[in-house]
Amino acid sequence: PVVTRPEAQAIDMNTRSMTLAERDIVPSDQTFGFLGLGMMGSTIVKDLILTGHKVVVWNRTIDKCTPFVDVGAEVKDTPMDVVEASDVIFCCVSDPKGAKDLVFGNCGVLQLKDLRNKAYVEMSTIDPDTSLDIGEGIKQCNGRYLEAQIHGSRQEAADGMLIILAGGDRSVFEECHSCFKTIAKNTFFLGTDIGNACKVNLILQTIQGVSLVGLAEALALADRFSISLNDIIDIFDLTSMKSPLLLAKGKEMAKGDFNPQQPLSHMQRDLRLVLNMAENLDQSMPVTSITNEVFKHTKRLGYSEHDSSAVFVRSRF
Ligand code: NA7
Repeated sequence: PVVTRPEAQAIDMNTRSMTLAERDIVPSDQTFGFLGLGMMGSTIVKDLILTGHKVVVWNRTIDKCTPFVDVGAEVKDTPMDVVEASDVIFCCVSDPKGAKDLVFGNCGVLQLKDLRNKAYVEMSTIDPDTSLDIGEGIKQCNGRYLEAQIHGSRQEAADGMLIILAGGDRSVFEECHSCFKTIAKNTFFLGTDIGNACKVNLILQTIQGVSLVGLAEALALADRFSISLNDIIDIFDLTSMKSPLLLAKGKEMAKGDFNPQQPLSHMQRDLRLVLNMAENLDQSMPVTSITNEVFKHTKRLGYSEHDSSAVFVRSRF
């Protein structure tokens, strides 16, 4: 199976959603660094620029930075250079390993040694231990740290409808106010303890993952009986079980349209992080374990970069 991902291209600045326009955002006059221009990162940066924020960017595949130059962002060669040029630095990459590489690696954030007057905000989905390690590294260099986990799909990011779950340094949280207001419908500060926001995000992902596998199996059974999936979804819509997510995913499964709103590889990564957390607590999570196996198998079938609703394909075998 092939999933087409858009190449770096000119940024359409006319896609700002009404919800964003209505938010009456007064941009902070600080300079914001941004590491990671994947699907989420590029959408967020576009909106930050639209709402008048000064942004400096870096991405591992440097080509993805080019379109942002035309719309006013400054591009730097390394993460370290971005930190040097910014007051607050956001990071939004695939996984805990990538997030750690950018902080501790060659040309990474900590190469700067002195992070006085700098704030680092981790938006990549990570586990609490990784967040603690990153926070410790930043603090040892006199920087301030906030974990700001983003909950929502790529479409919700495009609509400025994410939910931000933040924890750590309260002053950084306040300084990010105009950025968070730009990209999110709700923003929560979950306390100064680092790791809490990561835990809440992963708990929400557990509910999502388990629900999707249940939905996929039920629809696969309907398919075996040759019952119309659209009929099932229409009836489901009238029940108290319905939710916007399950309705949307059910429709995608019925259509076989797995355009990645939330890539399957990200869902499986999250379940793996959840199970590691549970392991450390001796917390039994049998249903989540099986859910993880189901997503892992679907990855092996070649659906890693498709939407997590592609789990339906495996259920139909
Ligand atoms: P994408 O579109 O898959 O983009 C992933 C980004 O992460 C992309 O910019 C990658 O750079 C970057 N990346 C991945 N690994 C590394 C390492 N090791 N070093 C540097 N950069 C890296 O994901 P999304 O934008 O949808 O999601 C990003 C996060 O937001 C994720 O944690 C979600 O859960 C929330 P590349 O362009 O491949 O060079």
